Amino acid sequence: PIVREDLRTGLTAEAIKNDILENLVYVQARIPKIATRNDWYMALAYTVRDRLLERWGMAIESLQQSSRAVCYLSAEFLPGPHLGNAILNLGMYEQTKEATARLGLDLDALISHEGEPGLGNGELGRLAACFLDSLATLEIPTIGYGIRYEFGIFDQEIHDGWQREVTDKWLAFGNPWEIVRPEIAYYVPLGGYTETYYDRLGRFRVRWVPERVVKGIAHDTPIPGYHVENVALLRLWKSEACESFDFQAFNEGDYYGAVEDKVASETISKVLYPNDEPIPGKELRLSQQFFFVSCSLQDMIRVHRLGGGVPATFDRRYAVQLNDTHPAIAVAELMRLLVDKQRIDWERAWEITRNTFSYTNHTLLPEALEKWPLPLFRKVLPRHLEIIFEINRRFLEDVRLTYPGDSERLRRLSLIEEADDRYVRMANLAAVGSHAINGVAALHTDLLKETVMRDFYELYPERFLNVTNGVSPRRWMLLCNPGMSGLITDAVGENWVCNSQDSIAGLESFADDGAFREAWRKVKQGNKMELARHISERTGIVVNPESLFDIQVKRIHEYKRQHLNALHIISLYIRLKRTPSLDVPPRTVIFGGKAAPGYARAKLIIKFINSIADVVNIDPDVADRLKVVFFPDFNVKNGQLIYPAADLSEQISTAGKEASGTGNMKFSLNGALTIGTLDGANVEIREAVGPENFLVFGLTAREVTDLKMRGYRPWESYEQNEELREIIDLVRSGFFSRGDRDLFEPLVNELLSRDEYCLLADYPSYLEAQEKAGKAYLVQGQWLRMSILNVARMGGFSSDRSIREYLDHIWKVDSLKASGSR
Ligand code: 26M
Repeated sequence: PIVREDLRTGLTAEAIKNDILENLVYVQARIPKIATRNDWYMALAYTVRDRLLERWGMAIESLQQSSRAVCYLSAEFLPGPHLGNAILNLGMYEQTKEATARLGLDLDALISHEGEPGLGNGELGRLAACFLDSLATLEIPTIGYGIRYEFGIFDQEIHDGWQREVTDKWLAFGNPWEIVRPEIAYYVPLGGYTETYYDRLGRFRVRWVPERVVKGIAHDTPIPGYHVENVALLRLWKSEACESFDFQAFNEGDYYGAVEDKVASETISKVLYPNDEPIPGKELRLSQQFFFVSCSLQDMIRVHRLGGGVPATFDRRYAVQLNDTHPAIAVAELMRLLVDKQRIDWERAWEITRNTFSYTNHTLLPEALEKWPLPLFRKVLPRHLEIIFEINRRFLEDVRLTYPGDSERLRRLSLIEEADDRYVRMANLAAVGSHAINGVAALHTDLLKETVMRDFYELYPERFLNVTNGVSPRRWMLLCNPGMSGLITDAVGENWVCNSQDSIAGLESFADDGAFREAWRKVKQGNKMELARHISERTGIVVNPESLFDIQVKRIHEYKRQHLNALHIISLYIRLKRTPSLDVPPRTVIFGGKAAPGYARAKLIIKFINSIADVVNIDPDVADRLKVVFFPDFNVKNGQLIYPAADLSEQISTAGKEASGTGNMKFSLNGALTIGTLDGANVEIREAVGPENFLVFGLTAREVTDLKMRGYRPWESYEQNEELREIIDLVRSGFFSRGDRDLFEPLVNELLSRDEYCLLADYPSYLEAQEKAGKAYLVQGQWLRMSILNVARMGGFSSDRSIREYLDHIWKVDSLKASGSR
């Protein structure tokens, strides 16, 4: 008998089955006979959501009751497909499998049916999603605030070897995971001017008279923790016009003019900007940033007030993290809300603001540091510019006292860059308005203190700390690699899923166990066969699952050096052609990643890889020994397929350029060995897994700096290294471009003349490390041992560890658990 009360909460196969049928009919409006796979997917998604919403109510309550909550402000979130993750975290996989089977459905097929919300560019957005997963799991009251882009990151197609961008229609079939909250909405002013006046008490005040006002509407998605009741709240803002119509214009007969305002307002949350493109001139981007920050802060104030709080205790209720400088305008906006709206005096408001915010830096690339031309800033946010000037005036006054006469330093620290044109420096604003500033890996934090934030470090050394990134072992092991996870659980018990560091270390003693190694090999083999199947489906390329899977997946960027990997392929190709008896394992080199639409050089690198693939893959001389694959549309979903299938992980950025990397962690946690430079978190990964289980090469960050100081002459490498000369000449001859000598000229020319990212300097040691990798792979038992040891020693790279560090050292927030593990 169906217990109706259990319909939306029950966890038996029968209850789940009944809820699926109910949702199919009453939410999706379909009957089983004519239901498509999407209909069934939606019905199942609603069924899982029902179970999430039960926890939702509790989470909201604890948010209101908790002493302090974490608010993670991020312009990007990349949560990946929700269904499989939610089923896993709710602990309902087996019953759901049974329930769907009773309906004649294949659960895994329904899970893979789901697309993903691509509301981010790459690792910054994915990190935010891993952090929400960990915060929920650690039972911390959490809200992730961001933008509900109608169009996320574009889908990538490859045509004739070139990237083509296709708009991302993630909302086309509806989104069963979000709950629209029309009643949770805020007005966001934009443009206009400011004026001064005296209030009733005769106090001098400033009023912002905006040119227009848009409305932000909350769209909520519950993010479940693993095997706990808690969920984190992901609250994304969609912009709309304040009223659907401008009635005045309408009455005057200007129907189209009236609709125009609606269109302009909705534009704000329309599309995600790709990074790797300079965007100082984009007014819309600044509006987006302010839009989501203002809605979020207003929301925090409202919730705080609901709980009986007053503005003066805001900082005790919230720890607000700024994910890079994209939300840095929050510093000025909170000041505006406290001073102009809540009438708190400046000094007190400033104290609250600094206690509230902390700032994470994610890149040292100078071209990526956000700054806004002053005229543009004034046009969009006239009041905030005044507030920033006032923050700056008081700040520089202090600096002057600390460093009398040091006007150069003053110029560098100023929130305003005064060159030919004037700019607002968002990193400086974030640094001044925060009590803590962190980098995302030990090396990155050191370099941050020495380079881009040096003056701030000297001024406020106590504000700086490192929190090395981590990834969720739920999505990036348990969910994506069930085979390996099963072996780990058999070996060390299931605690590792939440407490990786201590538990998973127990795996070490299995590294020399022959039977365990064999089981490990079989799992990896299975994962590789699965990936091979998808490769042939999507690219037509047939790869040998016995070959060494050598994989580089990440955004395409010169500093990440996908083209260095490509040069190695050419070397290997030539060596194999010349010496058929060469004692190397068969290799499949796999690439994946999107290039920013306006980054021509990155797009050319994609073409370069595909052109090499076209030649190599049909050459019978190297058949079965070398294959090259560009896997299109790398995203979270494809990542879940790719990481578990890797033998070798390419982490080959120019030392000093990759802030952390998190893909490096995902690979190693799935049993791949890393070939990498001493960059970002690679340094810490190598220390953790042991240098003997990590293939290091290349210049160190310091050596790169020194080389450039001395004057780097890349053409000398070309002249001195015969093999390098041969491969570069081959590219130049048009060998990979059907005789076209011009196609890759921009790439080659850069390498020979400037080589900003030092590919040629690192080339010999990279080749050597690759040879070593090949040799090691031939000794299967040893390779398996290294693979097992990698996983056993990587427990510290769980995002749970990162979050505990943020909690203890920055946020000072406690778990809801009465007797927590903290
Ligand atoms: C912008 C304009 C022009 C050129 C480049 C940029 C740009 C480059 C990188 C803008 C932003 C960039 O970084 C954002 C980001 O995603 N950083 C990544 O953050 C991850 C999470 O901390 C780290 O793991 C990655 O190493 C870091 O690249």
